[in-house]
Amino acid sequence: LPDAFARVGLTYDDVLLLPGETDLTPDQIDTTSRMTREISLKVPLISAAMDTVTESRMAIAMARQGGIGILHRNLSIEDQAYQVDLVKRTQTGLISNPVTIGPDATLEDLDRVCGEYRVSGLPVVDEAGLLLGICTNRDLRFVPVAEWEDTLVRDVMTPMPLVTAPPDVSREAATAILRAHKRERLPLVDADGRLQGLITVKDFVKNEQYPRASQDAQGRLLVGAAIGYFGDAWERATTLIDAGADVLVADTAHGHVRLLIEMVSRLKKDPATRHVQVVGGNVATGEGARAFVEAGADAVKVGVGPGAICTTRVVTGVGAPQLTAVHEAAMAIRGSGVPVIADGGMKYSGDIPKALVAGAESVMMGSMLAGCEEGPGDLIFVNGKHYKAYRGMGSLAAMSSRGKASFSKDRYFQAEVASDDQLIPEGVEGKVPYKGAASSVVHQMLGGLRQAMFYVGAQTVPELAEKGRFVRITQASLQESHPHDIEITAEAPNYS
Ligand code: RVP
Repeated sequence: LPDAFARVGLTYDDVLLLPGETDLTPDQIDTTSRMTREISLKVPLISAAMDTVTESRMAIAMARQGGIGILHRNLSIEDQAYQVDLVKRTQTGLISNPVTIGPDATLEDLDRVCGEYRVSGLPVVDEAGLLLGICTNRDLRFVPVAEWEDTLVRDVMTPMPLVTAPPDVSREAATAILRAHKRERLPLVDADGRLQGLITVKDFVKNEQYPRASQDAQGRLLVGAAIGYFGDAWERATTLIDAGADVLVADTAHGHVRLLIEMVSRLKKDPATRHVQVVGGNVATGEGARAFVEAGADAVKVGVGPGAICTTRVVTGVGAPQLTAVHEAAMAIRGSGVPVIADGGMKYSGDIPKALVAGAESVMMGSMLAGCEEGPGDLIFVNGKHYKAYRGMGSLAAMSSRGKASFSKDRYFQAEVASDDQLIPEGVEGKVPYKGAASSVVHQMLGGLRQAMFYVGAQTVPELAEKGRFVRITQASLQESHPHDIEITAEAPNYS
């Protein structure tokens, strides 16, 4: 017992990184880091699997900026898989399974499908998949909206013959064809005239617009999705894989649990699922991290109780200060090749390099991203200021079965609690300042990380981990770190 009292845990505010000698210029700094065994991110930032943080819009924004989003699972299996699909269809060199429409659909149908997938036109195919034509915004423009309900796609589409290319067309050849014919879309058809894919100018342009984007081998954005261990968890996992998820992230408050570890192990053994990256978590000890590595996990996520909305530590008395937890997990699995993700508790961009020096290779954030335009949280207007709702997945509202499907109960091992008033919440509901586009928020966070690497004298993330040295600080030093003895009169985009 005396030993139990002897340990001290530290967190971000307890330390600073010491500056080191440097002759780098900021443009030489490379923030690429591993998220899992096989996924590297140019920007090692992950948006949390929370219902006020990550749905498809946030996942798209994060992947475009070089990070990744993990779709939350407070959704039915179908809805979560649909979110995966929306991300995978967003930015591609080539869409291998394009959304299409039939010739007998109405213009109203067309408009709805286009809105849903945020596209401006659709290839028209018959039941056998034969390409009949293409129908775009432009075709709609001259039909009065009142007539959309009764007008069929076949009557306004641009019919075949269209400019097409074979399915194995190269990127260069496709670009040349699109340019030569001034077309925005190039349907790919096989020898029998069946639609096999689509290339759009918009996607080609986006590839240039987001040079850091996290992409799979086919040029589609990377996306992750949260899974559980209970009930239909296996069906959820396999449906998400079929929809194209690149990484499945075990999403529970306490990962060091037999059922979940078995789930990870099964996913990594089954020939049908083992190609997908699987993240185990959350843990806060070396033993927890080791258990997932032994189960075959591709990364281990660390964090019990640090979250901005989390009350686990006060409600249960259990948890570990985040920096120590990350460090212990990383030390315990050192040499295994399995990276650690530091999840929760970040308040400022300066916490990111601290996590990376402590042993994480990427970080997951909720509160720092919840205020973004792309987050699903509601916009709230109070006293002349804009906020967005941000709530814990263990909050009463997120766990309660009222309204839409709620799976976050099993995140807190309360799946079997029948009535809401019997729930034991481990999170709260609240609001965070509205911050605008995720791209500018990520820009600030990435900027903070790059500056840190410059101060430490590290060109790469592994070098940062190696060279970074902590100094422990006191409460007085923390006060000194923040602005003091001043009333702030203008808001900075990276400090509040
Ligand atoms: P933060 O970034 O500090 O807002 O923390 C986000 C993390 O908090 C999530 O990724 C998740 O691990 C954890 N979380 C989510 N809900 C709750 C809760 O209700 N206690 N905690």
